[in-house]
Amino acid sequence: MNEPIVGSKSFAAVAINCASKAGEWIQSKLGAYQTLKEKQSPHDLVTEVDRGSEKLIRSLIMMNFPDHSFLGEEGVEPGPAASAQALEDVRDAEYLWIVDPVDGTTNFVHGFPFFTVSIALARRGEVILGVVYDPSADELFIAEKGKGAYVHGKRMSVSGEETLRTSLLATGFPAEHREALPRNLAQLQRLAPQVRNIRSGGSAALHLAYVAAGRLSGFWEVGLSSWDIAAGALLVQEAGGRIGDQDGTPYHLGVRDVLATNGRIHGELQAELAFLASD
Ligand code: 2AM
Ligand code: CA
Ligand code: CA
Ligand code: CA
Repeated sequence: MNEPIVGSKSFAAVAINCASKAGEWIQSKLGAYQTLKEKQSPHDLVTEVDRGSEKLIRSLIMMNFPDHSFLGEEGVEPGPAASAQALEDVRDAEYLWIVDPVDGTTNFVHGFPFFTVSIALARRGEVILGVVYDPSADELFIAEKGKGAYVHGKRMSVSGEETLRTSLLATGFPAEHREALPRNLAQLQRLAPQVRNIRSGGSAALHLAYVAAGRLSGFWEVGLSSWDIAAGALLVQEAGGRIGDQDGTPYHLGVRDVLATNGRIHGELQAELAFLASD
């Protein structure tokens, strides 16, 4: 049976309210004094704004839906093992909110306007709602399962490029993952001459929203966590694109090495990435 309209509307309303309140607050803190901490290395930063944003979102969600589960980046110890375990602990929950309170903390700290609030709701492991809010541009991207993807009320669809040659791609540098960085750089070196160009904005969630909006033809990155991808994954799917693991597995909450495209270039790009991985 379908979800009652009222129920799903109120999920979206709460997610939008959380994302815009948190986003507005984050934006007000831009350039203000931040207590900056390195989590595990100079590449992995956290500020009081990450923690404050998560607290705000969490309390609004729990107030509205006290029996729902919640997974947020700042409630989890740093490192891939801890984030995988934290997901395993809750992944089959009836309703699970998956939240990245600031995606692109490095950008936020440097005043580079490419960071977002990312909020997803999964029902028994399947993402049914995704909101990505970019406060710098005041753009709110939203998708509900089966209902399409929208930016500020306008329906989004992925871009039309059929080949890598005409594609604009984005990636993220795995500065943290020492063994992954050489692979990522080799991928860049191989792909750069074959595509129109490559960008690296520093927010996985916003890159995914841009794939959904048709502003990027594709995006790949390694070593991400569920909260970086969940909301953006539904945006891409509902905008007619394709998302999954770089090995070809369709998207699920545990995907870390992500590949998202307009669908048309997926096979070609996946083959390039796979070829490199097996070098
Ligand atoms: P963050 O800003 O929420 O930490 C940039 O390439 C992307 O990688 C961002 O989405 C960023 O999310 C994420 N990221 C940053 N540091 C990371 C780390 N140590 N491990 C995994 N992902 C990270
Ligand atoms: Ca982080
Ligand atoms: Ca993130
Ligand atoms: Ca974050």
